[in-house]
Amino acid sequence: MNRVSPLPSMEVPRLTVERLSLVDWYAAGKDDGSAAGALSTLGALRYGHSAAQADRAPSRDPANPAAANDSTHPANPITDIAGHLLLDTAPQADVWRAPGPIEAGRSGQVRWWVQADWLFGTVDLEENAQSASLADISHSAYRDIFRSLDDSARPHLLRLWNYVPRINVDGGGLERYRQFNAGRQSAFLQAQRTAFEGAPAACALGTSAGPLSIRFLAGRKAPTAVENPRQVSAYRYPATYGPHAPTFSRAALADMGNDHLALLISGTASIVGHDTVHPGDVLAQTGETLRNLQAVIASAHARCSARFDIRQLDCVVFVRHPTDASRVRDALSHALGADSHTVRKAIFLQADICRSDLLVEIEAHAVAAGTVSS
Ligand code: 3EB
Repeated sequence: MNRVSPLPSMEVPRLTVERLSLVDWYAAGKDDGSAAGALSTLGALRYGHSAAQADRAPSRDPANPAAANDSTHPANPITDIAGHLLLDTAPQADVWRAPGPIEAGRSGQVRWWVQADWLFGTVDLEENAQSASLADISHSAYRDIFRSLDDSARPHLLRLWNYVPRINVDGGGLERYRQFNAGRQSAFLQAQRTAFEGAPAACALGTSAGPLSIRFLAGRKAPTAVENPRQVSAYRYPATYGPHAPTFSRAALADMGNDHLALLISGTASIVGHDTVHPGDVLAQTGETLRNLQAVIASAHARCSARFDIRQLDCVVFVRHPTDASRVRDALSHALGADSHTVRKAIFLQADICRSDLLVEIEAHAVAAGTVSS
């Protein structure tokens, strides 16, 4: 045997994202990153851990430092994604890990953690605590997000997760999603950030109550924005969808280190051009959403050497009506294969979607070896 073994550090990305059942994650135990080359948790998005489902959660809970008592970084942000798990899926988490020490900081209302080249941040703003409009609150959340990027020297937003309470409700003449868009866009412009071409990937889902909650991932290198030729770029939506366009790209290719790329696909729905298609038909909306996901992947392939597969994604499926979840899963199984990674790992959550005629929205990510084309 005369094989040359590659350097271990070159085999795997430095920033990893893994979808783990909470049971497996907790069973893996102490996660202190102290071993040479070991990874520790920069941040995690935990699905299906809302109060109503707490009975399903394992008793040992690293999100509760007192209960976990085994993390060198008890302040690690482990965030619950609002929304109720459907289809009796086990609670899971997307766990972002990187090597090296973690530093925590605060910029205004934002809490952030940095490790290696990356940052994970959170902001939760209660509206009734402030007598401001949702537009103003959204603006101040994003203003502080941009401050956190400056303060931490991780200047580039890669992906944002936005959870907007009562997203489809009228907020005094303007739908609350549209107010959110107004505040978000003005904060991008004020911070002299691109609110158009090159915007980060994002999703925006509606919760029934609670704070405006935003989670975000940022890094030292600018991502490569990916659009979908089947859709008008969201930041170019006409004013019929609100006076200020949403600020996100259809996907972002983000550097994960060691020549790996993450394809971070924004919330994707049944929109062609800028129109919602198949209103009232959740199965047809699911099919259209899959065509959009496929188009985003093809568009990413034109920008990089990494190869992604619609059957190999970690996705989250949001349905407006819980009773639609099983039909959507059947449609995904039929299209992608019940044994595909995408279907096996899919997480189904109830949430309101930012247009009231959208019944389903799918967001996804995957990591593959490759580099962005010059
Ligand atoms: C759409 O394509 C559906 O406002 O950040 C998807 C992903 C959607 C992100 C956002 C909105 C957002 O317009 C809605």
